[in-house]
Amino acid sequence: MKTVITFGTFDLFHIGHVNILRRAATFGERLVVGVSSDELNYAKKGFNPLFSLDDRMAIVASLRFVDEVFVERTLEDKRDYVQAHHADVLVMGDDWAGRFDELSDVCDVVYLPRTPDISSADVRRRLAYPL
Ligand code: C2G
Repeated sequence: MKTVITFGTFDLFHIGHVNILRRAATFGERLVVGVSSDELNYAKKGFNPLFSLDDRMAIVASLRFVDEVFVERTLEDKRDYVQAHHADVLVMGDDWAGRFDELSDVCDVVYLPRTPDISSADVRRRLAYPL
C-alpha cells in the first residue's frame, strides 16, 4: 500500500486545493496532509491565515480522499515528516518545483501543475477590492 504526503496552508479553501489533493490521492492508497501552522505560514508568506489552524485542518480532514492530517511546523523537517508517516510519494504544486528534490532518496517527489487563476492571496485581494 502506497502512502502519499503533501503539504500546504489551505487557507480560504478553494478549488485549487481540492484539485491538488484529489490528484495527489491518485498516486497511492492513502493520503496524509501536513497543514502549515500559522507561524510557518507567516514565515512563508508574511501574513497570517484568515482561518484558524484547527478549522483549516478540519476542512482538509473532511475530504473523502484525505486519510490523515497533521501540523506542519517547519519547511526544514520535511524529511522527518516523510519518514514519520512512511510516505512513498511527496506531491507538491509546481510553484514548489525543484524545492524538495533532495528527498528523492527516501520517496518519489512529484510536482503537479497548479490550478490557474485562483489562490488564497488572490481571494483576499478580491475581497479587499471588490469590483
Ligand atoms: N495549489 C494549486 N493550485 C492553486 C493554489 C494552490 O495546486 N491555484 C496547491 C499548492 O501548489 C500547494 C497546495 O495547493 O501544493 C497548498 O497551497 P497553499 O495553501 O498556498 O500552501 P503553500 O503555501 O504552497 O504550502 O511545505 C510546503 C508548504 O507548506 C506548501
